[in-house]
Amino acid sequence: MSIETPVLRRTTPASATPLVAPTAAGILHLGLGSFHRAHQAVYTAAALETAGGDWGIVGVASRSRSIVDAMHAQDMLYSVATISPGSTSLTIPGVHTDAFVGAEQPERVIAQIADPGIRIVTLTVTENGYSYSPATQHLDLDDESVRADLRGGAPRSTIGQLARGLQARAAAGGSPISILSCDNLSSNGAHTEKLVREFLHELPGSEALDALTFLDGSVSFPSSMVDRIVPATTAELRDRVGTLLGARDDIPVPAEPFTMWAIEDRFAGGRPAWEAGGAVFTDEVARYEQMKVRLLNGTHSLIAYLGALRGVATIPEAIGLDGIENAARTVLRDEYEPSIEVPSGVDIRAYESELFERWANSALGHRTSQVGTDGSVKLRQRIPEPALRALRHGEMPHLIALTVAGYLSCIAPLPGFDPGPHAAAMSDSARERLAGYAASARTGRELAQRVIGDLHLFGDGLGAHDAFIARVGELVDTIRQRGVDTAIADAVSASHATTSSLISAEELQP
Ligand code: CS2
Repeated sequence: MSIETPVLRRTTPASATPLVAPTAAGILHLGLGSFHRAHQAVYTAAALETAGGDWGIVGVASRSRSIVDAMHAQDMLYSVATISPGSTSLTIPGVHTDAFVGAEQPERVIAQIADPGIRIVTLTVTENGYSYSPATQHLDLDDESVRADLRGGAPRSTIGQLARGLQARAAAGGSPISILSCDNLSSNGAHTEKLVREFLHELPGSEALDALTFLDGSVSFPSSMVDRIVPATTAELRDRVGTLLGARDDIPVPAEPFTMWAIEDRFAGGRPAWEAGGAVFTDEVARYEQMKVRLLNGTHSLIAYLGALRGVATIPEAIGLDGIENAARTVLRDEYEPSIEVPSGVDIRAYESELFERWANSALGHRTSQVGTDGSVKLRQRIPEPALRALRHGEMPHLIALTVAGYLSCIAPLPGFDPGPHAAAMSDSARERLAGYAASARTGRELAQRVIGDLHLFGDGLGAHDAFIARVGELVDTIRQRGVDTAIADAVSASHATTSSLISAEELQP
């Protein structure tokens, strides 16, 4: 790309043009990251192209200026590069009407939620962004930003922003609105509603009464399941997109061809015709969510940790290794699939074989360190129920235990064990605390006991299962002493040998 290449703008001649012309905003989106820009924005562009409507999106980045500044410099435009081996195609959604940084303009977040023109607030704030305490199973009242938001002033936490924004909306006339979570959490709509209500209930005296009445009558929190693999952007992609586009785009988003969105159709203030982009409106979102969070995300975590421990940088390289592919097939079939109810009309065999094709998309370069990041929060969504279901049936979930052992080996390696650079590149809010445990643990069993048993990192149920904790500990030791391939072979063969995986009911009771 030459330095004279013009910057992407609405008037710049380019090989792809924005799908939609500017329109008034009807959606406020919190979390202006790559995933939102390659998923919801594309569905919204299809909806506007087909059915019109004032559903432009105002995007709020939580802290970082970079995307916001680049979007302003590019007339709110950017391209989505749909990448498969052998082809890259570009789409420019063009649905954003404005973008700003929430931390810099917190009052504006509130004002936008109160604005009657906004009829949906959508969220991609990651599993970590909900200020939820797994220990109390409620809003995290020990969290510093939640405490500050409850005291008053401009809110900083997402739940504080929503609650304060809905209070302001109630005071401004209370026109109906929906809050739509697009994060990988089970029952994400109900979860968000519960936390917003808990925030309001914490407010002193009758301060929240109007807002709570408004919530009862005019605010809906539909659940949704989102799916599209979106790796981080690279300099190489920026160059490639510039060449293909004939214009400079500083913030392209790479994404796989597959995309899916299942949404509960409960929108208090109306909604775009997202079905035009292929979204499925269904009462079975909970089933879609379970299928996706366990089969895709749960197996993804296994591939990421084992891959990183094998020294590979990307998911396609990891799934290309026989042992890891075998482990992925085993966990998917034997441990995740029995724990889900398949949504009506979904062919589970086709869904599973598509997963392997998606993971093998070598052109995408999805990194093991990206998927392995934040395991302390992600794994809690992915593993406890399927693992507990197996244990209740008298079966040890060896591959889920291996997922946890892989996670611990990457994030909290025992003294003397080096998990390598891809594990070191994983960030995790629990890393420091877990590393502290690991530093004084002598065995994998001790480490697993502290993390799963004492800290209850994966919830109370698994925290009480000695047999599971012992199995994780054993696999941590195997990884450390005999290598990850031996641990994989051990877990897969134990899982296949039904006799050895059937353990006495007594042993399995907490
Ligand atoms: C991944 C997800 O990073 C991760 O943990 O499992 O981001 C995954 O790529 C998306 O959920 C796919 O929809």
